[in-house]
Amino acid sequence: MTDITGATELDALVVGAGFAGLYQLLCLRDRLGLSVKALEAGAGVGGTWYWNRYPGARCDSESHVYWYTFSPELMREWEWSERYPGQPEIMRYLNFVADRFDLKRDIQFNTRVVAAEYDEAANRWRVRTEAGETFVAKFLITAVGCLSTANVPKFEGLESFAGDWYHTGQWPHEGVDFTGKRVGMIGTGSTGIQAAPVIAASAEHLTVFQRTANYSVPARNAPLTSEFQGYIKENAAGIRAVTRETLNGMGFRIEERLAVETPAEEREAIYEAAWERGGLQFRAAFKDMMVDKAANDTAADFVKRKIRSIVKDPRTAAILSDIDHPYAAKRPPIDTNYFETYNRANVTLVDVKAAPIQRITPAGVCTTEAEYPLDIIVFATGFDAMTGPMLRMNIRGRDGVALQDVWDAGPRNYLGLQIAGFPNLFTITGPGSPSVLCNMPVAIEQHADWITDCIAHMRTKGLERIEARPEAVEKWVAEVNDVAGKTLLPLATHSWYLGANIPGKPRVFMPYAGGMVRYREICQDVVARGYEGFALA
Ligand code: N01
Repeated sequence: MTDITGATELDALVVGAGFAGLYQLLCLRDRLGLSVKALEAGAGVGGTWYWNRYPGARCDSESHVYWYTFSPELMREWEWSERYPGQPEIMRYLNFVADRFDLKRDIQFNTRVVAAEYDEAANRWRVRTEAGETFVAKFLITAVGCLSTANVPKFEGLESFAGDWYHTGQWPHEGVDFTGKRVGMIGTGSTGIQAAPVIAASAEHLTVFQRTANYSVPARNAPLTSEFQGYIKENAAGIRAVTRETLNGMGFRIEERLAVETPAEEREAIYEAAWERGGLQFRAAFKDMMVDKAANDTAADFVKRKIRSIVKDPRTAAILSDIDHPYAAKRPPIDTNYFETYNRANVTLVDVKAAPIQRITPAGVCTTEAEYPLDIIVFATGFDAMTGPMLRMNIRGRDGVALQDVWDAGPRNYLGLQIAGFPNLFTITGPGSPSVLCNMPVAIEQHADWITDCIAHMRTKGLERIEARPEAVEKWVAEVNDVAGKTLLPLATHSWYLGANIPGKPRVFMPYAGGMVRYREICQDVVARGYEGFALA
């Protein structure tokens, strides 16, 4: 339906068609029967996975927990092939889901939202797209992901570079052929650590520019056996239950034992076994690892020794293991032959903390010490995380107040779900929610279900408007800060969790670090107390 201005009128508009947008669309359309559409900037579903097609792109959550769990039939119908799903397989999965539930007919692709304004008199959101279309909806739900705004550092001279350059989060669909090329890669976060071994396998030479040394644990990826595939099918409900009982929405539990109370020899054997098993589970070896620096030091020391034992050149090993933050205080990468890659004759590590990058020249990358001639530069330099995807939509709430101004000193909201002054706007996995500290599909399902139940409640009660109360926002922002302060996470002062990777961005710890279990309870309690902290009318 269109209004007199020609704008399409809807009950709800969802922005994004990744994991979050697809499920939110399904909930609102098929469970509540609303008129709803999803707008998606990409030409297909997938969200973050649609854009992140870089070599080696693979999920760090294990496949049997990296999926939707709302439908037992869906869980029976889909079969993962590897321990960790690669980007192409995740894309196949999300397309399978979208087709199975006939979602694509309500998704408008190639449509980027450039403005969203709340019209108080009409109690409607007016949303404008890059192509100039307007949508009007009572509810606006952002499902824009946490890591979808690529960060290309503003290096002087980039435009003069004679070769080709790419950001990993905006990778060309046709791929990039590295054969016979001198490739430079800037960044050694989860992405760079996944990409380096794959690039090195075909490039003539790979030069990795490392600013902050990083931990990594082997992923130990492998094809799933048919026994394990059968186990997943038979135990899907049990696996789902575990992801709802664990701190990070993962399929493994954190051990109860304390590193600081475990004898050194026994502790070493536990770390060794965890290293062999591989994956993010390494972090779960001891209960005190993320809250007690002395405990964390034992894990950090173990990984640093592993790096030095793998990397043959002592100088390279020293640069890679000179890590200045606690283990997993930044998002811990997992890898396939990352440190081993530095033993290849065609790979060089450059320490750009010691000699920073000064500029990009037509020939390559120039540090304070040397110029490195390159044919291709890969920016594995991360994202304007969590707030970036929200702020670039130019959202204005009541009285035309811009979200940019409200979040000038950092994100402020209630439960990561709603912002005071922005009625009927919901943010799936927004800052202030567990989001990136949780296995994402678990966090997404919880948020989409909560939002769906909330809108259903409003319809039952004949309510038109919901908005976070300023005092609830105040308290929640303090709670998010407080909870983070009880962990070691803020000790990594250069982390994107804090916004520290973007020059000028306010330093505020953004995700809720109290764990998914506690967060879920808080959200349920809020509802049980009549949507405490929200104004409903
Ligand atoms: O980005 P990052 P990412 N000069 O921000 C460096 C998720 N993910 O794309 O640490 C030189 O972690 C920067 O250096 P420093 C996951 O949540 C998930 O790797 O700022 N270097 C750092 O080394 C992850 O955490 C999967 O000093 C510069 C790197 O670039 C998140 O995505 C897989 C620089 C950026 O690391 C982001 O990871 C992959 C500069 N000017 C990623 N600017 C899954 O499994 C930045 N750097 C789902």
